[in-house]
Amino acid sequence: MFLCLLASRSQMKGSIDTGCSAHPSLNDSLQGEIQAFLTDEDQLHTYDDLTKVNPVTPTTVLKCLQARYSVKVFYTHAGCTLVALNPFQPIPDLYSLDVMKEYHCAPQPQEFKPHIFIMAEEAYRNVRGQLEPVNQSLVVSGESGAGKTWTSRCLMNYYATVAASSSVLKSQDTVERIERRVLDSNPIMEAFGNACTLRNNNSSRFGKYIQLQLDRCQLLVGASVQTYLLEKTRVACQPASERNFHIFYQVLHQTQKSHVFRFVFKDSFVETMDAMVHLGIDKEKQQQIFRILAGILHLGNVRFSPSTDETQPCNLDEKSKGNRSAELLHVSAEELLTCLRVRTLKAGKQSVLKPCSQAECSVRRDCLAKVIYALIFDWLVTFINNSICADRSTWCNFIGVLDVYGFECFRINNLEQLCINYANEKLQQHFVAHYLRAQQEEYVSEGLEWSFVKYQDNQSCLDLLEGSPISVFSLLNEESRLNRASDARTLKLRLEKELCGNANISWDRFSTVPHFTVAHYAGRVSYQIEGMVEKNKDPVPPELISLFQESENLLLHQIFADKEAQNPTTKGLGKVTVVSKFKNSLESLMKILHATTPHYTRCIKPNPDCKPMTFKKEEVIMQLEACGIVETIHISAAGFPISFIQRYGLIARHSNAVGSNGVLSPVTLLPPHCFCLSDMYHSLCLILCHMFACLSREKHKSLLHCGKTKVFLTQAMLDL
Ligand code: AOV
Ligand code: MG
Repeated sequence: MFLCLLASRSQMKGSIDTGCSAHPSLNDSLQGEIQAFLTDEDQLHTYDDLTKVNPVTPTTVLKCLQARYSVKVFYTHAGCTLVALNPFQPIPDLYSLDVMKEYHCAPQPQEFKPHIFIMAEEAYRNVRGQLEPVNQSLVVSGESGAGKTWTSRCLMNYYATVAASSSVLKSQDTVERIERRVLDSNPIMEAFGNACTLRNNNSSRFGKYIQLQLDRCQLLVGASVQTYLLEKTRVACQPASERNFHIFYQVLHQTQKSHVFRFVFKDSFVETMDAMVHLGIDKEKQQQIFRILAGILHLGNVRFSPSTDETQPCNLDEKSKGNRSAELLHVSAEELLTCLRVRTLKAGKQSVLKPCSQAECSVRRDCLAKVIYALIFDWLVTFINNSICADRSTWCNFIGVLDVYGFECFRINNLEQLCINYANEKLQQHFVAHYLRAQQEEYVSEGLEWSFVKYQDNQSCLDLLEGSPISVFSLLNEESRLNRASDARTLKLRLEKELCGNANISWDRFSTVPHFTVAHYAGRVSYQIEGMVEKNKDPVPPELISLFQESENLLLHQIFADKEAQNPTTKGLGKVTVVSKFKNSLESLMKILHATTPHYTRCIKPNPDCKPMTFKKEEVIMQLEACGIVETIHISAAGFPISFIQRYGLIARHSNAVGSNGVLSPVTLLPPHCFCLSDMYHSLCLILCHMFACLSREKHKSLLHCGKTKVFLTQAMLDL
């Protein structure tokens, strides 16, 4: 079988058995070159590609990664993907300018030690394309705290350096303006969009896809950022032992001279403010923003108590009456406190005022805080884009870096975790479709003999979450669109009734709390239903929108200006829900990813406590299994990482060996004219001769295969 016959570069270099020795057709001569793996555990750390591990099992892969981690080697290839272990401590010189230069200037960076810069450089060189320029995407995945944001920053630093004018390579201080601004978008977005959670002290609470725009000369001329669903509920309440967004602590430190967190936050705030200045957010705008943030904090202290007379609004204590939020948010204090406590119902041309219950008042207060914060965040993203995005005529291609919130499983999970984990399912699906399915299907359609490597497909989980006509999202949306108070039990009964046929959903019969459990690719998560429908509706009281449209804070006035006040009589009807909006934005993202060449980095969190140099086997193995790393290695080890066209298309195109569709016929490979070609084709000739020489040698026959329309090479073939 093909799977047994094919050897990767590593196999040919004498490390291993193929892992398929049960297959009868294992080539004897190849086996002669193979040495048993795992005989010398002292050498395990030297395997820089997990395709060298044999047999490829979660345990052997784990051993190899552990051995490398213990000698402070954090990157390892896994065939077409890169595994990055989080050291949880700064590693001196791992990302220095010199290291960047080394990888960037190397003729074959892949021959250097595995590093995120290999991935970065490969994408950078790929942009030029062999047949035509191709946009690239670097997809960084992994669970919360695994190192995605860190990795994304490294990638951006790399491009801001190597794709900048040549002088930048000489000294890091001379980073040009646009590169500086692109990098400065990070501290701002992290200050406003990251927070300390139980899993990660700097956890991203939003998703981000940044496109680095390159001109014809491959210089970085700009960037654009797309963000995904900020977890705005955090503004109003945080799970136990977690915190609000970083920016609040930064501002607080500044305004209250708090001694708590003195050192930690002072520097961050200076960094945030500097970045704002670089991006063009002037001092006046900054002051407006900080006043609004202070206003949100004061708003959180407004407390309500029930009125003895139900026809009257809730009571406010003295402190709440004198609350400074209205002053900071530049609206009338009286109107604000009224809007928080009284609902205006419209019946035809008549308006009826209805006092809210104590609980409703609190919900309205929190809603207001959340909507103000989310609008500020959106405003910042738009501002950043205006500041860093290049004119469309000046750039040709982009390299996209995707950094979303990692898979989460807390004690209590709600709509936020459902959305976060759904996003991770989508990414996993993209990976499965791209590497595990498409690659194998191509071999089969090309008529190559291929023993299919089974992999875990997460389609059924996605069908459960987003499928039509019935799915968790469709039922949640239906409940959210009904004009009635949401009831967790109703949704639970509907989920049970309509989705009981799907093996990915289950319920703990003994639990008294309405919930459902989803078997995600990365593990099982129980979601609490209470509050889910309301969060999905995400209503904003129209009276409050109207009030803030009149705010004298110019920024508030501006950000609320476009927000249409909902008509309370059609409340909820036809309104786009949170999950619908999120689903649509992820679908657009997937379209972009499909139209680019993806490069996957799998970040692994070696221990749950974020401790430096601590490797917990159980933790790591779960992550390896969840992301299908073993299957990826199998396919990469047995398959053909290189199609002839991908690698040599540029040269082959000039020699007329390739049709306009990029297909290379086996016949055109016959090279009688090779030797009379000019120097330009010299390397092509060498390759062709080399290939045919190999083909003629029985023992190397397995290294090169002619499909129906394409020629495939193994890495080992090139190493011969
Ligand atoms: P995440 O992005 O994957 O989590 P981060 O990138 O924020 O995780 O990494 C968590 C922490 O690990 C960082 O704050 C660093 O302290 C440390 N870290 C990560 N990578 C490295 C590295 N290569 N070298 C040194 N320290 C590192 V989340 O945003 O929670 O999913 O939503
Ligand atoms: Mg992150």
